[in-house]
Amino acid sequence: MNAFSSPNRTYRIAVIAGDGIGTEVMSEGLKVLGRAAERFGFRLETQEFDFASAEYWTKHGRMLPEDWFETLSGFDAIYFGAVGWPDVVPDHISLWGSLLQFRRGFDQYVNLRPVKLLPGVPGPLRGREPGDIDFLVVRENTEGEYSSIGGKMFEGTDRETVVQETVMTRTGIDRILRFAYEQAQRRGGRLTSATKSNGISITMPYWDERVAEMGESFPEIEVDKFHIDILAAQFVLHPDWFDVVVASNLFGDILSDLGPACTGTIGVAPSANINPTGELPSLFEPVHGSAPDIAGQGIANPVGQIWAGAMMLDFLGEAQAAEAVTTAFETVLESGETMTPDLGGSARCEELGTAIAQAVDA
Ligand code: GGG
Repeated sequence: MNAFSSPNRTYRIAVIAGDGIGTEVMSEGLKVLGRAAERFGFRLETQEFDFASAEYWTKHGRMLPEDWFETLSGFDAIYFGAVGWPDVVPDHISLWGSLLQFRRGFDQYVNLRPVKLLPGVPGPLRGREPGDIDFLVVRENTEGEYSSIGGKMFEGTDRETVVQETVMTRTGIDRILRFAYEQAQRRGGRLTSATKSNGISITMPYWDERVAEMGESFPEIEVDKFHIDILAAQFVLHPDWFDVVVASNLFGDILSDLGPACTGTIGVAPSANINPTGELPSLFEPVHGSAPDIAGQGIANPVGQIWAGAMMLDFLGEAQAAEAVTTAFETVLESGETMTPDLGGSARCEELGTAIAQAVDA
């Protein structure tokens, strides 16, 4: 996944905490990354931005400044928290006005979401050990069901009608499939494709065709396909079956919440929105959103944000630091001493972040 390594090992990071628990977990992410930078001798030049938040929306009537693309293009990566504060901005406006602009504008067509049963995390699974569940969801991130093509007719009448199109292009599908096959090759594993070609009769059979054709270039990779409904069931029943799961934008979003939930908590799950060329910045965030129900209480789990930070370091070419951060949160979780409420404990977000930062030094 490594895109580049800076010769002087100084990385410019745009920090966008967003809303809700995004701001709480971001502080802990920065704390841990700061420790890793000190220990491994590189510099993170961070610059914080207040946009992509309800407060920015209230002040400016939009989620991003007009020059967001130029402003962020010069950074090596974007470290993102969470978006959404529905009491102030409708969710579709905040998401389309910020995160989805970044994914599309910076052509971050790969959304990589690892799912792993971590040591010490009390999950709903019986008899599984860490190591049994360790797979990647590779989500198409720039097209598919997340399309703004459509409209409303006969508004306010009995005939009110809404239409929204799914957009799938050969280029868009092939590039995500190639990435997913390569991941399966790298891991020496199997590829699972999420489909629904029995019910969605144009786009999904096309997706299946492209999976089969791409497979001809990867004859050593075993491929299976599941309709999304039974795949969701198999995630719950047999999460240890999977290596690399490739899915469209919406299916990938759902599966990458479901996967971590099966391992105990979505609070630990990271997400890397990658432009594999490295020509435009990639964005790293936790899978979870802003969680208004627990925002401001200081009890959010910061591991998803911290793990996303580790993925960012790996992408920047700091593999040793990334490994140290991963080992740090695994060690702290395994000890079970500092667990947030979603992990069955009573520790605060800040306490778990501090414990992990200290473990980076160990
Ligand atoms: N940190 C990720 C975040 O804020 N997610 C909010 C959300 O609703 N995301 C939908 C998506 O990833 O497509």
